[in-house]
Amino acid sequence: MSTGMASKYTLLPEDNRVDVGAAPSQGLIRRVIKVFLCITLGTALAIGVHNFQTVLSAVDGPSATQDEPGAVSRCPTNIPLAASPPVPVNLWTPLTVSETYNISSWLSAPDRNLNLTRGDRAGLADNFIYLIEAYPPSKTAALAYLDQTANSSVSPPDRYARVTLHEGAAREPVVRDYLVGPLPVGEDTTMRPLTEIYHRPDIPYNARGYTVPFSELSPLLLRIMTPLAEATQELFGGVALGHANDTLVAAAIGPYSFDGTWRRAWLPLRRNVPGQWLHPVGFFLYVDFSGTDTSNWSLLKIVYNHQIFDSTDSFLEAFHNGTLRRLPKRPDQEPHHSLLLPPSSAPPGRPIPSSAPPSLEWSTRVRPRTAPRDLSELPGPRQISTGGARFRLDRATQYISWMGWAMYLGFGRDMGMSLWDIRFLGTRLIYELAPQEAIAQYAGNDPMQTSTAWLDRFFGMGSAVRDLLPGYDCPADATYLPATTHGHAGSLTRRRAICVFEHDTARPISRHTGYAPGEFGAVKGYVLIVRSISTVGNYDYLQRTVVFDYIFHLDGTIEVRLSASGYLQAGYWEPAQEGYGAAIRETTMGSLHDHVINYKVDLDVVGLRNTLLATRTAQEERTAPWFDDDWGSTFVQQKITREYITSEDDARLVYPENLQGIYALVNIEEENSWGMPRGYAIHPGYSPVHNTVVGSKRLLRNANWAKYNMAVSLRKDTEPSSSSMWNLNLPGAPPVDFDQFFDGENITQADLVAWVNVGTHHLTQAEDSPNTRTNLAAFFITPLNYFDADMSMDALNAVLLSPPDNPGGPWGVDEYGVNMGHCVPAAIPPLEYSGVLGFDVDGKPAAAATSEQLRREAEMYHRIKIEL
Ligand SMILES: [Cu+2]
Repeated sequence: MSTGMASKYTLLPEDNRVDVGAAPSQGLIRRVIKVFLCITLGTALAIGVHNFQTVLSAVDGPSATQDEPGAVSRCPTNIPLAASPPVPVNLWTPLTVSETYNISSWLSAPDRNLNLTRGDRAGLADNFIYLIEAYPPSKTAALAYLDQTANSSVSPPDRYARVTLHEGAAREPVVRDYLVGPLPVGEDTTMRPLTEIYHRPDIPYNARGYTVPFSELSPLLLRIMTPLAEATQELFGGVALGHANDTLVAAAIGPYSFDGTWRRAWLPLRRNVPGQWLHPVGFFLYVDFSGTDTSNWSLLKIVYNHQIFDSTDSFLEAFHNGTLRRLPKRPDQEPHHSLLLPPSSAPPGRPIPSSAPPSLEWSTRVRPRTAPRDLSELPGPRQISTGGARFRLDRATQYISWMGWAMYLGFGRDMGMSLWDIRFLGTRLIYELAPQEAIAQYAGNDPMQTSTAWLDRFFGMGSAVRDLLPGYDCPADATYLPATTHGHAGSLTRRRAICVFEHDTARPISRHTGYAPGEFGAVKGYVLIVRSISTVGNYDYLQRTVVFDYIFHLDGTIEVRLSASGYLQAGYWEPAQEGYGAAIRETTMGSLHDHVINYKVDLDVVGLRNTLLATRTAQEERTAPWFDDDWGSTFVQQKITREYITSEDDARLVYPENLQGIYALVNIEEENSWGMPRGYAIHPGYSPVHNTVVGSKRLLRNANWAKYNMAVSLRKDTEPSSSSMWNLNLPGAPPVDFDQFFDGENITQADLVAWVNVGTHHLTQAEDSPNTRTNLAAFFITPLNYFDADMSMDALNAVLLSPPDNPGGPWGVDEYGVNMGHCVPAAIPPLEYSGVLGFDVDGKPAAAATSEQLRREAEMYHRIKIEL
């Protein structure tokens, strides 16, 4: 019924449109041009976006238009030209809203006998559809389709969906995965349990995924917090009573279970203010919320200032009889302390959020009241494409090509964007490149930070993808692509979920100054960047903002880069926290923690038959017969050893000390012209860390991959991922136990997957406030004797200089006929942010959410506000 409104995973053309403006005459000074452009183009844009789009539509491809003789041309549109995908179907395209609705209707039909309640109305003790998403075909079937020849046409493999049911109405409530297909639903469609990709048959209900709104804890919290109101008001200046203006909120720190036999969590209280993650009050509740009968849920402990109470009564007794040892009151705990400035004293143009007293501005992103830096009132430089976009895009299949690179995009609830069938110069290099999991494990001297070990797949890095801000997150004229994810309460479409743009690195890929013919020149550094940003809770990425970058270089290198920003999960600062972080305010600390993020790199180096090569360098001391001279006959130098690792068991790897060596996948049956096996290496980039802590019960077996820098295993359809969304809550018995991938199999000339980690040892500091600056982590997938020479030498975007024929004469400059161009760039449209498009479980557009609803959905377990 909702086919017409299907939010198909296609590009919205308007998002790519940038206007073309009137051409100012030459001779004006630069700043006047800028001001002129800002005013005239901005005004013109405001008057008629549609007119500009009409003009743009007429400009097809990279050709500039000339207004009048002598005038500078407008820059050509940056809309990418059409790409030619090798096959017409993207096998990894997410389901559309209408496909999801059709599957949901099929599942809900009486003869399925699933006793389903609508996901947006279901309670804990109901059966409901938690997730529906596309399930990728087997690699064999996919390759048969992708590699078909003109003589043997192959149909795309059948499409299937993975369906997760919360079976709360079962006698033993449980979570189960099913495979439903083929799609579209019809006579042949069946469903069967999807178990072969997990190390346990089903998921205990106590380890289930989270639901939004997460109000299930409200009745319990209300029971606890109501009698405590007098005490919390006096101690922290706040209460949590289920009122709209509650001044305290709770968070629920994970994991919530060890093996699924119980569901319990520490709930720290925080002040309900902007940047609430930075306002813990030092008060912790430990609660049991096992099972589906909420009347059995209970408070187990209260911890305040290192004192432990087993009930609200015993806490109140100490509070009233004077035996409670109180935390000292410090300035930032006063809701309206003396730093409060009356609004009239605020500098102009600096709006103060009405919900944030000025004394708390430090935990917001409002610009501080400091003098502007010199010339910062001017816009900074921005890149323009004087020749139009140089990458190609097939909107229907989400297929991108650029300078010899080509790939399909996929998108999923758990980890967001993935890249498939990545080819370079016509040959497949990577079948699948996708993030798998992100852990954040904390330390502290309080019940909250000590017990925190997040696995962010649980929260859905894909469903937490956020609309990109043109001009800030990506260049304004980047191409923006939408993505849709489906949850139990409906579907969400982000119109600017992904950006694609070419980027001038402003440094040469290679360069040399020489004086013999052909020696002197440089190749310009251009890259294509495919980016998405997820904000899970506090950090912009995992309760953090994570910027996922895939950066394609001209020499055949792929840089996989991740940067994280957002709010810290702050602890309560007091002297007993020494050694576990740093004070960043009077009562706020940044707590020490590690981030480790795992990627799946399904490399296919000249086909499927690959071998893991360990290349190491080490010092040697030896003699040589030709040295009987002044230096003596003994000398010390370094030497390469090359070793093929043949067993999976030896393929969980830590980078060698001092990075003396590299790991690569090579095809030993394919040599380059110089007799070297063709290969691709995984080079550590920034921050090649693994997890510091090994053996914590809270991360016992559910993130084994984090113990290494990388690992290589046999590629199997039954081992699609190193983690699952339920791994967070099952550290003792995880659905995916990465170490079980490694069972002694021979990995010589076989289809292999590299599981590669990046991360940060986050030594928190004052400058992490209000938000951590985007810290970087990356690795490089880079050719190792794959070619006969540096492939970027074929670039036309290069220069060759030749010395003058006569002394003092001009140098020859050959730029291969590529002119950098000269044109008036398009004005940047005013920044608009429209937010998410929601669809209900029937596939119908949902009503727009209030900011409180958006906040509730975004902050998940991190801000549990009691709801009556
Ligand atoms: Cu961090």
